[in-house]
Amino acid sequence: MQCDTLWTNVHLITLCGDGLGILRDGELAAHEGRILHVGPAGSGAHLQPTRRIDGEGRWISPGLIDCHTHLVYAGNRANEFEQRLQGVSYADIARAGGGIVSTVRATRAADHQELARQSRPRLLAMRAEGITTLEVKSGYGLTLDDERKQLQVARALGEACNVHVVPTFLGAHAVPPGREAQEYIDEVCTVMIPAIAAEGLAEAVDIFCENIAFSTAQASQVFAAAEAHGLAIKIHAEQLSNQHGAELAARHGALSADHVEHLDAAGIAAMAEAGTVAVLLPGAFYFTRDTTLPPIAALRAAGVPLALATDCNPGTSPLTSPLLAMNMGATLFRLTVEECIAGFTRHAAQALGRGDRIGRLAVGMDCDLAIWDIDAPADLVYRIGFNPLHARVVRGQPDPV
Ligand code: DI6
Ligand code: FE
Repeated sequence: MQCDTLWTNVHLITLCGDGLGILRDGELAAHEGRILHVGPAGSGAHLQPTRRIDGEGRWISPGLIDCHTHLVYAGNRANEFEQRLQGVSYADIARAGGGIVSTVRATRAADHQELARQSRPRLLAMRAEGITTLEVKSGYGLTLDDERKQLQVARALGEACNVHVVPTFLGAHAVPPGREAQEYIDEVCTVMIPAIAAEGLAEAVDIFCENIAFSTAQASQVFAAAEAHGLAIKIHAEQLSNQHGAELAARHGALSADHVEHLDAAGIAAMAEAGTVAVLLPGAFYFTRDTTLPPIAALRAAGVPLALATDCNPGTSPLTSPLLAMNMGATLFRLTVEECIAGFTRHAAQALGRGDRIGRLAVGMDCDLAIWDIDAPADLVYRIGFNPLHARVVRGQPDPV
């Protein structure tokens, strides 16, 4: 049987079955962008590959998937970081026009080209560590034109950098300056979501449900609009307090509830019942010096899939390293190595509604791979500030880093 590429002499992290689904001394074949064969050494003898690659004992995982980023934005808030080091509070910074609003101002002022110029280095940093699929949220425009601009730039950057970008509309990220929350949410629901959906600019809708952002009543309104326009649902929930947003989102069949530091038993039960993924964001926990851990043990016991992501954003998680995010998941949240790697592959794919296409090494899945110079999978989580990536493969095509 003819195939495009056969990798031999490799160890596979398949994420199939329980745990990591490790297959040592294996081989993997790709044809027309999909995985054609996965098996032990020699099991592909029936194949006639156009290209045969000796993996020289390297490890292959699914390409890494970052399922929660705000990567496309303009401006820089390092100054706020310095202020906070001098004891200035978030609230004081926000009152002085800083915080999300300062990024909104800079993003609105940037045209497509400038927004892409500022965002591209962040995407390239992610790509350099084995990311093949990445979610990008809007949420720094807060007008239809500027939200559209963010999502268009995200799509264009993905195409230019050979990374699959999954766009999410987060118009309900903050109340724009000079607006009242409810009338703004009404515009999000009756004007923005219909337009974004009609133009095919997003696959899901997200909302920042928090005591400093939007209420669960407003989240219900946004979810109803998303459902009416065929868009999936995600939520930033229980990051700073328990607003019961995750439970509400799960009852709407949300793909994921993200942050969830303050998640309670009812929220966990609703997520378990709905199959909603808990997306854990240790970068924001670390950078904001949070002290409330997500209920990891209870989520684990309830069988809620755990994903990890960088939450790359200028205010609470200026992080563009999936490898560091995995180390934080283990070191700060006490996730296991298996959970950390699954958090950036199989479960991240589920959080993006793509569990049937990416995140596992199985026949028929997209052939998106990360090839690593490591001695064991734990090296991906254990090391800090070291990048062992040898190459990425995107839809079966090697893409040297
Ligand atoms: N939660 C967060 O931590 C970020 N957004 C959100 O919904 C903060 C974004 C920012 O500060 O720019
Ligand atoms: Fe976020």
